[in-house]
Amino acid sequence: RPGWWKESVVYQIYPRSFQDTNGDGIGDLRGIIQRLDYIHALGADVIWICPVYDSPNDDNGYDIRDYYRIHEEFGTMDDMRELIDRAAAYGIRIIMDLVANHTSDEHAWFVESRSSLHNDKRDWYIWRPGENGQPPNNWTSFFGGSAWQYDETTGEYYLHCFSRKQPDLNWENRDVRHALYEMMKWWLDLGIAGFRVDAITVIKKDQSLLSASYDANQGAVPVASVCLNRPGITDFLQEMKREALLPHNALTVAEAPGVPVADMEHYVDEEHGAFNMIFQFDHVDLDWSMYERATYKPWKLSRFKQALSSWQHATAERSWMALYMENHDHVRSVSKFANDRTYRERSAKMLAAYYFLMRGTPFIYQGQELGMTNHYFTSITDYRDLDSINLYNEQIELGRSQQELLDYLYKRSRDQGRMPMQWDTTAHAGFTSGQPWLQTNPNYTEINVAAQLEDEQSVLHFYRQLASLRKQHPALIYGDYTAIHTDSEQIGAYTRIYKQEFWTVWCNFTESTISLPEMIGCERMLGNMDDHESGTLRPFEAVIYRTFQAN
Ligand code: ISL
Ligand code: CA
Repeated sequence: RPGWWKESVVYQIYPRSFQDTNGDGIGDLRGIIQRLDYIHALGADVIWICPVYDSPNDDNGYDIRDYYRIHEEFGTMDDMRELIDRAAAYGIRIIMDLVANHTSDEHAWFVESRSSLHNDKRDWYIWRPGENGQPPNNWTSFFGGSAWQYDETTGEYYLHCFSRKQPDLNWENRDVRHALYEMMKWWLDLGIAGFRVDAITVIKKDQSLLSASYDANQGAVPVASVCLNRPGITDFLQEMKREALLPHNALTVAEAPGVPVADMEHYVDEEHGAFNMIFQFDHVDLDWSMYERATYKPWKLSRFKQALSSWQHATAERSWMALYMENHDHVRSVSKFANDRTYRERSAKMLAAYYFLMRGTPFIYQGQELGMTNHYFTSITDYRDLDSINLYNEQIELGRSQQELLDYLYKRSRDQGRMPMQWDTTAHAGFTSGQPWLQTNPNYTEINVAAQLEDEQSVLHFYRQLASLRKQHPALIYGDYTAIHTDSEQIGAYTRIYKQEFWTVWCNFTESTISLPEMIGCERMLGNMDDHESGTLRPFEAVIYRTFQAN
């Protein structure tokens, strides 16, 4: 059925941290198979799995050494096939992460490419000579430092927008593109439903910018300022859609940093857009700046709502959004946007209600459905993420204090969202019988799946209720979205209107009690407090009403 994914709920798995079954401290495919029942009961019918391909793990699998192999620490291709089949038995489809902007430097293509100036695959990556012992230009990578790496074999530099071990593919080269399309088709043939398309807005390198030369007087030029969503990218995206994705009816959700609302239609127009949905970054990066590294920016509720609503309004007619509050690149949403101390459960549910019922397909990131939180790491040695470690070292070098950097990483590090899934109260939260690759949040004794399954009032149950409410009411899927109380720094609220149905979602983002308009003639459909009183919203309360309007 065309558009089936509009009615879906997607569960995102970071496989390394989900469920280990062989005691090596690393989650694996068998662990996912074991937990399909859990995911099904939550109400999800699509699973997005972060990369499980063969990789030297410089960036936990986002540096792919072989697209056609499963990394042995995750299992085998047979496990993958079994996972696809067993998931299908639950009516669950699998989408894989598609990393097409770069490979590992250990990928056979790159090994060849770096071997000589005249190798067939030289042009598969982006090579430039240096200038007087300096890199070709001033670009700096997402993960800090120059975006260029000198390579001794040929005396040239290669471009890497991410880590040194993630050389960027040269999409200008037709053979590169077609090799990638072959790979996509191969996976779709295996039976996956589609892809979450990694860092796709980075693939087009502006050739004139690329040839700007190194200037010692010019400061850093973050690749985020020059390599995202460049003119000409749509030709690549359209070709990929036509050649690889459309013929297989692939479901596609693109990670789209750097795409302004105004360019939305190139990405997600129902007919002409390159993808079915995108992840926009506006609401999650309110507290981040590409220029002032390791500097936390306080965010305001009005801007947070504006970030989400502008996409809601822009996609209202002919497009669809991926809705999310967390993923493996971000901290825990209850810690960031709500209150993970006194009101953890209530505010996690409030945030859930707020985003889940917008117009789009909701994504739940593993552990979000429990209200998992950040945890303060007291030493940089507790971190595993290369981005966090690079940032820390770079800033220490610049004279910043350990304390302020650890404070920053507590609020922004990707590892905050990567701690092991909290299953039960046994050692390491039931994630592993060995030593987890990244420490377990000590609050697992209190926050875990086993406890929440027993508790009707749990965050987990609330997510289940949201998923089933949405499934029962097309208004919550297809209804028109309109933000209300947009300037409020306390209330997040909107309406969904569909045929005669008129829904209102009210959320209190503060610790104070707020008065609401009386909702006369409205039925309360769900809320995060049992004893809701019309006309007030207590701290972090959320309530969802429906009424019918005459035509
Ligand atoms: O653009 C950004 C911020 O606005 C960056 O966060 C960047 O787009 C993002 O980090 C891309 O993330 C994806 O690709 C990376 C990988 O490390 C991430 O885990 C993945 O989600 C490189 O493959
Ligand atoms: Ca394992």
